[in-house]
Amino acid sequence: MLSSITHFLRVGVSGCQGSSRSMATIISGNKTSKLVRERLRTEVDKMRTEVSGFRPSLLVLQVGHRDDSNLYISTKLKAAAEIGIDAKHVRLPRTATQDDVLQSILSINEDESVHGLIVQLPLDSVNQINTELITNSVSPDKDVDGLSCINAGKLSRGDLNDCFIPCTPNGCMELIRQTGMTVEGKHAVVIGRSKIVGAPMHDLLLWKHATVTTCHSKTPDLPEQVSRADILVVGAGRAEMVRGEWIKEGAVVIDCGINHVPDETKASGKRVVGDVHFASANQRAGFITPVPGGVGPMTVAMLMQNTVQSAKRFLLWRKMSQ
Ligand code: NAP
Ligand code: LUD
Repeated sequence: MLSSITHFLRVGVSGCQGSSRSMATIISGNKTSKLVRERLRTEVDKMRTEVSGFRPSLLVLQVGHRDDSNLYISTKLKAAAEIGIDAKHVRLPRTATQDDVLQSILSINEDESVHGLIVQLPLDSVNQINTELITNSVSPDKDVDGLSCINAGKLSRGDLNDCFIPCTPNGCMELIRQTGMTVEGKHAVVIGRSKIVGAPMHDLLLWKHATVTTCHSKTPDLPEQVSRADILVVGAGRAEMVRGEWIKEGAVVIDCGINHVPDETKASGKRVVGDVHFASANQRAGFITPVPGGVGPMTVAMLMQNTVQSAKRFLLWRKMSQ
């Protein structure tokens, strides 16, 4: 576990003499994820010395070729290579059927040389595929995304040390830890209840003893709910939806959103923004994550952490069964 970073960049309101409020402290996912990756690299080096030549291994299964998935997968493969994790990328064509995907997963489940298996979402197939069936067919002890119902069920019951915790919410917890704020006893508000972000985030905050309110598309008066949050985590997929005026002074604001908005000043014609309106939120929050450079890199770092953890469990299991 990382110790709390005490030195944050505190930027004053642009030269306004007499202004009562400075801007929020930026919680850098780039910096925090780098520390995690360095620690993992040391751990993997140690494993390789202790068990000659052994390396943790990860397999990323992709169906189709969405541009965003391609980018996220290449980031994951690069991080793995730097840490010393043996990562493989298997891509099935867009014509793959549900049975094709299931067969691939079942054969990887059987392969002892693979310690972690993720199926990158969303599935990009011309055929109807039941995503829930696919994530649930990954063996729970290789499910380093933590998306199978076994791992999700353990997390929802508070068995945090006996499951793989989904990478994005786990990364958010690490970023909250960096602020030095205690979670216990605080009021946390989560916007979104998806299996990959909102629901596990709710569980993690709850079992770290926050009182949690989880909001979704049918929640009336979102600004009122947000105004109560000491800790706010947003994963709604709505560009800049949360406005600074909604936020309690001094709150910790974690923005999971990745949205592309048109921007003619960019060569690509677009830019990435979060679900929080950063400029206004920056004037109210105590701590805030940027997009990009916030939660995204932590998702990748936590995947690496889960993979190393899975490999350690495999070594222990192999030793016990010898
Ligand atoms: P999702 O499956 O579409 O879920 C979105 C959730 O937000 C749903 O629970 C939905 O409510 C809720 N929601 C939508 N509009 C809302 C509104 N106006 N008010 C309140 N709640 C609303 O999306 P996701 O996969 O969780 O992803 C959420 C965002 O995080 C996206 O921008 C995604 O790109 C990003 N993301 C980032 C990372 C990362 O590593 N940084 C990882 C995963 C996702 P209902 O349940 O009622 O529909
Ligand atoms: N599916 C994920 N689908 C999408 N951002 C990611 C992600 C890296 N099974 C499964 O990897 O955990 C997953 N498991 N996800 N995501 C999103 C989600 C999945 C999102 C962002 C990043 C992975 C990332 O590195 C950078 C940043 O925020 O700074 C760059 C963002 C950019 O687009 O420029």
